[in-house]
Amino acid sequence: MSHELPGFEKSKVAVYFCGGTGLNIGKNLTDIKADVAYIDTSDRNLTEVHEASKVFLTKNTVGAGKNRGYILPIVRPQVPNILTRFPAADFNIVVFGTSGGSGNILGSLLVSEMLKANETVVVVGVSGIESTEVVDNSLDAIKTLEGISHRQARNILFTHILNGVGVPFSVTNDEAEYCVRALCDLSSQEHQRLDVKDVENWANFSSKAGIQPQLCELRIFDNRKDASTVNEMLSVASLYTDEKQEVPFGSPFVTTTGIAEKGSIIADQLHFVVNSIGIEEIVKSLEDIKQESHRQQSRYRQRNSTLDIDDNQDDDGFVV
Ligand SMILES: Nc1nc2c(ncn2[C@@H]2O[C@H](COP(=O)(O)OP(=O)(O)OP(=O)(O)O)[C@@H](O)[C@H]2O)c(=O)[nH]1
Ligand SMILES: [Mg+2]
Repeated sequence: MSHELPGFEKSKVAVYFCGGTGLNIGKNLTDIKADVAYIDTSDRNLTEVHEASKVFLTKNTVGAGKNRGYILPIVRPQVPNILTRFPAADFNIVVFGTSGGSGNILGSLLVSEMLKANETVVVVGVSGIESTEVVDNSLDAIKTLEGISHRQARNILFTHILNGVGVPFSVTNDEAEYCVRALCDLSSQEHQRLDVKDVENWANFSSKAGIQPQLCELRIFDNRKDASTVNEMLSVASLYTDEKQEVPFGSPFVTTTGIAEKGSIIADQLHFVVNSIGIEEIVKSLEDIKQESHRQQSRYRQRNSTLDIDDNQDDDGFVV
């Protein structure tokens, strides 16, 4: 009798779209070959595109109003329920906006739990720029990912996309979509040479590099020339649709390569380049935006009151 009876198989890829930005990015990704979950604290960003069976709305919440500290203790105990309904796969992608209250808190809680369970997870994060409040949230969200990485002693690979001045959200969302599609291609388990352990090894390269686990920047390219420009690359995964095009580049500690069937991935070649120093640049770009806002705001004045002592004002403030 065969001992290889059919049983429960862990899925290959799961994508968790969290908060308003996450849900918006998920709208154009309904065709991806992955388990998908849409998770938020309010139903305001839900549309008919978000399949009800894939939606998780937290209990006793009506959004976070961009207040991360307020929402954290409310949603934290609900995270095990999210992971029971939408269990981690061999490879997990968590997508959220870093600037709000809900998406990055929910997403970071999921990342933390997954790392505790020794799962492989990458983050795609989008930062807003329109107010000091959102930039502050992004800085704290990034520090939170760094904190989780230190506590769990695991790398967190983070693809960061910054909203641009005068650039519509839809353009930034296209970029985020591309990253999610590319990551689904990387982790589809359909390529010659590249197995689950190779992708795990690419993500968890620290011991090979002899460096402390950290929050790391993950950049994704469709050509080798641009990929080669990344400074101090630590770990590189590449997919080629033409074996003859394969040429290693840079001096990473870890590389892994898969050969994909022509037309089966979103580009002729894809490169997933991990570095750690890029996080400094991300933080600096957010600090610069904050500083410029502070410069403008320092000129703002507190207006003098229109009331004066001779006005007939009653106890409730009525001037009659
Ligand atoms: N690129 C992009 N940015 C967005 C989008 N929606 C919102 N943002 C930006 O992200 C910030 C946070 O918004 P959300 O992601 O909706 O926030 P949330 O995670 O739902 O958190 P709360 O609404 O505070 O509960 C906003 O201030 C914008 O800067 C989007 O669809 N695309
Ligand atoms: Mg929201």
